[in-house]
Amino acid sequence: MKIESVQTIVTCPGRNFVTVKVMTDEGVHGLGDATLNGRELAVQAYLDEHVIPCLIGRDPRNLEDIWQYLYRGAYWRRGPVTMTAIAAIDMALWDIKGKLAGMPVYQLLGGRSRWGLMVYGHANGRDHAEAVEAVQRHVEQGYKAIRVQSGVPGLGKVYGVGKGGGHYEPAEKGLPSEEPWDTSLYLRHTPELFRKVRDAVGFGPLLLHDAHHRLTPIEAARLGKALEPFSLFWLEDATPAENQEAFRLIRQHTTTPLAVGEVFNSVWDCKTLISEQLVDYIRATIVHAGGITHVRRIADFAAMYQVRTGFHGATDLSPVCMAAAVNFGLWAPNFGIQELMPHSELTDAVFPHNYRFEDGYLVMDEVPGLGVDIDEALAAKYPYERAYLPVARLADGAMWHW
Ligand code: CS2
Ligand code: MG
Repeated sequence: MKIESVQTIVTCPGRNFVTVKVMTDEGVHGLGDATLNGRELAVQAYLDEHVIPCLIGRDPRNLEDIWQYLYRGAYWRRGPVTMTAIAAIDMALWDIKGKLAGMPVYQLLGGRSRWGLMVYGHANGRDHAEAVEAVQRHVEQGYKAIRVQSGVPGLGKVYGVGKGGGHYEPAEKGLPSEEPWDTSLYLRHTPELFRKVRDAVGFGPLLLHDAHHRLTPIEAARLGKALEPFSLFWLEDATPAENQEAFRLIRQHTTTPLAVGEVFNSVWDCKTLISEQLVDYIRATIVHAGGITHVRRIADFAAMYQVRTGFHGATDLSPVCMAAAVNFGLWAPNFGIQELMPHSELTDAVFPHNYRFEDGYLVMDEVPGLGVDIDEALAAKYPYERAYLPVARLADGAMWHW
């Protein structure tokens, strides 16, 4: 069996996605998500110019050898563009292998460890009242776990808050927008947000919050401590994690569980965080961390230290990645929780898929491969539109972490 062709399909049904389609000489195809929000065409070029020529003629069943070839053979290892490109090919090869076996990928990984994946939804509001209402709506919709983000009095736009208080899509067409940031305002108002939410919904729902890399370690420790009375499921991206040891300081001061890793692209980004149990959930996800083959290694390493998975699942991860994540989560013995930002109806039409939301969980049937496809004719109707994630600046104009 041979890889006959590999296409990169860029489509923009409301936001940009890059998809890899691997075709074999026996008519079986596989899909992989290659979307890197704000840098989509860099991944497409890496695939088209440097990866795909090396794949034609190879046996698609040898996915481990192909992974090693693409990782070691690049010489310039790791990084988000390289590991997203490898991830896309890897997802497609797992999809093909499942179709050949007539099994879902979760069966190939080791079968079901659970019947469904608990997810967390995104409740956000321009102010605390709107955020509380959004949490209440999510409870009514059946979510057991809810991420809560709100505007900060004194700040205009803030990460995680949709324009109308609803759906939040950070990437914007045109050049990067500039958002103001003020940590002291954020630290002053965030504990109050969670007091109001707990007063409104009690301690039943699991609550999560994303600090989105904006705090210094001691500020993160302060926030974690201040949030302890509200019993969060996790505080995410409390501080930028290039310096993994920084989390030692946070850990010394608070028992609020910590999650990190959506920007990670290999196990080396989280080796210390996991081996020193500096975090409780690892968020590295299949599309940006080298695919199922590498994320399985991260998950197994994490399991040795009682660290669970909490995969990234924002709308800039396509339904192809989400289908792979559902297969992975059905198997992974140390699955923790799965982020779910529902895609638009148009995106779901471009990427028909089998996974579905049921009463706070993602479930899927026994379908071969990943359980997702792409409607290429519909995808072609929505050409790429350059879009960027915002940047953040402090009051004095200095760049900050967005
Ligand atoms: C966020 C994302 O979902 C999350 O936890 O951090 O919204 C993130 O900002 C985007 O995925 C970036 O592309
Ligand atoms: Mg996040």
